[in-house]
Amino acid sequence: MAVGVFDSGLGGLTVLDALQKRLPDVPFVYYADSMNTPYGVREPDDIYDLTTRGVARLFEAGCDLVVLACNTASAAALRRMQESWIPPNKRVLGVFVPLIEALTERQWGDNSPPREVAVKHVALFATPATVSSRAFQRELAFRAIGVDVEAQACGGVVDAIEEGDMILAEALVRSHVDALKRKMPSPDAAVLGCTHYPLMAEIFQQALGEDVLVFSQANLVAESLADYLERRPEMLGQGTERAFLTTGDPRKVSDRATHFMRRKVTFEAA
Ligand code: DGN
Repeated sequence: MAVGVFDSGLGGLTVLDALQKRLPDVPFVYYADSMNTPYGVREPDDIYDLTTRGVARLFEAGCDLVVLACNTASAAALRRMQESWIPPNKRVLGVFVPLIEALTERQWGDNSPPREVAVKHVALFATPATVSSRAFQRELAFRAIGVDVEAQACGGVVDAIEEGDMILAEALVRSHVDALKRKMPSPDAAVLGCTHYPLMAEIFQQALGEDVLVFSQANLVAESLADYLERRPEMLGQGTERAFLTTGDPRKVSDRATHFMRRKVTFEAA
């Protein structure tokens, strides 16, 4: 009954943590494509190929349901996978829909008409690939949700966090928030559209001001998954093993993950 969690690297561990807290009895298999991270600067076809390879590995591990914790993969690959690649008995869910549901108070698979949204001006902070995909705006348009979105590509933040240089990460976040504010002076809400940004949530909040509602993904994804599994318990699949798989060197990735999460995490080869 394992559920797969796909990420380009270690950032998705923030999502996994929230999933494990919300669903302590569900075993998760985490896949980190550490050899090919970061995805944020890659071409869409490349991201699609790498994402399908990782998701296929999670299907093989007994997961019928896979969550793409990575925004860049959700943006560049999810729709295309859903259209032509995913077998009928499997499901792959991304991280944009729970965010959009939080804006509109709807849930995965709920086809009710869109309700009035409280926020009108939304700032999106994400990697360059996610921003240029316009996937978030496309999903909003698909659901006929009329909010004004201004996106800011936050170059360098993922690398600074991965390298543990939080002083540089903070300076970069502040300069990206300033750049966003030059385009949209008074956003009502901000979406942290990258797995790594929850670690900088306080800095985003400070730089944006306390009146701005900051949506961080991990908890929203956990709530959506819990709700989805309640309605579709058969999607829990056959696997029972909890595991951490990586395409990188398992020892090095385990060390970095342990440092990143401040608890012991042991990866094995994917
Ligand atoms: N996991 C990616 C995301 O959420 O966009 C960030 C890391 C990356 O591959 N750039």
